Amino acid sequence: MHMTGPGEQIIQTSEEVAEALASGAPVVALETTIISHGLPQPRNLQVARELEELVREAGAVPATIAVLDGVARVGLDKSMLERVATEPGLRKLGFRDLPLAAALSASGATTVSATAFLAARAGIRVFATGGLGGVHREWTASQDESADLDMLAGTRITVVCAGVKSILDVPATLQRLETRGVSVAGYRTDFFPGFYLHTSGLPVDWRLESPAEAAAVMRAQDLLGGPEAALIVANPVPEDEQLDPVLHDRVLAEALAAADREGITGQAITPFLLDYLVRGTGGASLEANLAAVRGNTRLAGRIAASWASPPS
Ligand code: PSU
Ligand code: MN
Repeated sequence: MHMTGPGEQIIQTSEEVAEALASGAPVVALETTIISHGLPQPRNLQVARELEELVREAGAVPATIAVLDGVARVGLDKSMLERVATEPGLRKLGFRDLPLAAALSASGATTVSATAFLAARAGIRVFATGGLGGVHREWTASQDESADLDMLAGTRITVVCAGVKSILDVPATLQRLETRGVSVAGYRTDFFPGFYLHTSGLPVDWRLESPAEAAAVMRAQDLLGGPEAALIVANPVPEDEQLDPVLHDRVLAEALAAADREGITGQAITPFLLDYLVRGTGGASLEANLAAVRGNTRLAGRIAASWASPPS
């Protein structure tokens, strides 16, 4: 078995990303669990490439993150991105899995918790994803709360997302974010987005109108100091691209019942529910998910650009 030796870098930043960071150019981190476990093949590889392109169009450098053969990669080349999208049996790695994957030379896609950690370690401040993990329904019995929340409570990074996944207990998740000191703002909305849906129906206390305002919040975080915590910029999927709410509620109820019946738990539950929704909505949930991720990625690029060139 190959073990990562003391001379080897456990985290490798690509040349392009390292240069961008060194020169203060805008960089956006992208996670890979959505690619490997959240989207069907072969569409997932197209999406992975498209998201990187959207970051570039916004004037920033994409840093897609994954672990390959035990090395955490910040910035993937073409063949690495292909491995993430197509390799059978690729693991899903949360933060706690990183030391195990490194020591055992394993490969895996990174969730929000692992990606946020690796991005911040590399010096990246802005991160785009679809929907955050959070507190699951039935959490009083299962104790299933995504590690995403704890990581964001301790990591100074800005996450642009369409809220938290609607498969979750959204009010409980918002409460946990409040308790743990994570700043949350709606982007041009007074309501917390509902991932596939434009709104979760729950109000959000703060509203940001522009990338410059988001960057100003980030500067204020640094000036205030105190515990490291994230900023969540909650950016809703456009109303005309959302999943039909009636269809959403019906298929989600079926999905939750199926997960219960089949005894799906732990890391498998989120991919199971997302996949059930794609099939149960005839692909409509996939389109809404993609619309959300695209919007988040574009906005993250613009926030990173604003962050990189503060007003003089
Ligand atoms: N956003 C999406 N699809 C996804 C995810 C986010 O649109 O599949 C992934 C993220 O990587 C997130 C993970 O961290 O789902 C949450 O998994 P869990 O509930 O097991 O923590
Ligand atoms: Mn979980």
